[in-house]
Amino acid sequence: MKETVFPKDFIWGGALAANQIEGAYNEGGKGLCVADINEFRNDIDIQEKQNEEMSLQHIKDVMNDSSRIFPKRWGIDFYHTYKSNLKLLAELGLKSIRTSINWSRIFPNGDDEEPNEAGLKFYDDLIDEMHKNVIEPMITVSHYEMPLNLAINYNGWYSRQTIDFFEKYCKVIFDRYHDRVKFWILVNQINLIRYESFNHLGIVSDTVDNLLSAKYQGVHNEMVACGRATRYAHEHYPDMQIGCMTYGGPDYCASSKPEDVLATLKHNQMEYFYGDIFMRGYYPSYAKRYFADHDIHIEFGENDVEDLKNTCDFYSFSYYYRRICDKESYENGNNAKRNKEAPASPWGWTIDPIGLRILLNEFYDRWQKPIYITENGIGYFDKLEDGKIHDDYRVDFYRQHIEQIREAIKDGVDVRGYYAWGPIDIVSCSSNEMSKRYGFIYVDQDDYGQGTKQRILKDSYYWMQKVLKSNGEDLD
Ligand code: BGP
Repeated sequence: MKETVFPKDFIWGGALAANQIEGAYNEGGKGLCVADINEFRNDIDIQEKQNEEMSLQHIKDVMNDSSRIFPKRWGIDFYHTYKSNLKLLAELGLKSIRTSINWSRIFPNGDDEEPNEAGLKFYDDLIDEMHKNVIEPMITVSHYEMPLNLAINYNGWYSRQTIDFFEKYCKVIFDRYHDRVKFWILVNQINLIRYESFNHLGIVSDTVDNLLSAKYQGVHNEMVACGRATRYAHEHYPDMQIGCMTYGGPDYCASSKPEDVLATLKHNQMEYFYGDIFMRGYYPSYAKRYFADHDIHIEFGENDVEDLKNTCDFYSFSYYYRRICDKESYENGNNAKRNKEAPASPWGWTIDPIGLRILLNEFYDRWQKPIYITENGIGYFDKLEDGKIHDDYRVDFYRQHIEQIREAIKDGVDVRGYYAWGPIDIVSCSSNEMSKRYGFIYVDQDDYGQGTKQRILKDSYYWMQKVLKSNGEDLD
């Protein structure tokens, strides 16, 4: 008899993001958010597709050119179809759904005096529908959905005023949903300041002299805002569990050469940087040397040190793959490279399940706090064949990664939950396409928003249903 490893209360979840699913980008009083100007382009190699830095001129060009395509403006129309989609996800056996509240539905311009009641009401209905389906909500407060006005007129997180706007936003949604939402992720992948950095920080690249320094100032301001929000939650709603979230974490060293090992140590320290602050409540000593070596200057407000002391209740991260680091990549902008020693998806995303077990051990050893994997999945060109999708590659991916979580639990790691990214096909974050499909449920819609929009259960849906019924033990 195989030993049972997953705890009875282990949370099997699915993760989504408002800007990639809801659509209705200009309905219900919602303002434009940064994701609404993320463009789909079919003239770029799929391995090079990602949302780049944004200049003021590019924003103006994009806003005035009706020939461009912005798939996140329609998503998968979840705003109007969430009831039937949640039913399918509940029937899959998910115990929890992570999704975000789109900041620009609540504060359309970010600096509005009063919140938008229609936006608050939509999330009332969505959260209530989750509970009706016996699904525990996990809400991401900010998932690359900053009101565009804050980016254009305040330069996003670079401005300390955005700390106040975010704090006000958090207080409004904590007050509104605290009785129905226990789990909160403040910011999606707060360490992602190299890729998706405009979407994350809202900093317009040609309005600052030193973009790298401005990004770290931005993420500092963001972490201060998170500290204030955490303090408010802990003081007013002690049952709420507040989590921080990063994208992956420390990377592998490319060789056993001491100079590569030293470079990887320095690189990985700055991957731990965010968790060290959210889990310990202060800036780690190694950061000072990194900032000095990279011409990064961070201004602290008079109360920032106090605000940062409000640590999170759990650590969470998205896991897709790990990169490799060496002296050369570290000295050329600290940009770790893809690991060619493992297979990869058509988009070049390495498939490395053991890397997940290693990260779980590293994070738990470092902070000894509960851990949630809040994203894991694989994007593929799924093919509709005689009305079915035979996605054995997705079954293999999940089997291997769940096996490694099982090993990590046996290693003694306190991992509490696992969220499959994109349990239903959605618009990709980095490439703004539908073709990069993650779901157990196929959505018949192409990169241009065309199709029957029918939802079709893939082979992996039935396999996952069995896994969830066995609480992760039956992976055959
Ligand atoms: C993470 C984001 C998610 C999700 C995922 C997959 O960065 O938190 O929003 O999209 O990556 O990435 P992509 O959609 O670019 O394939």
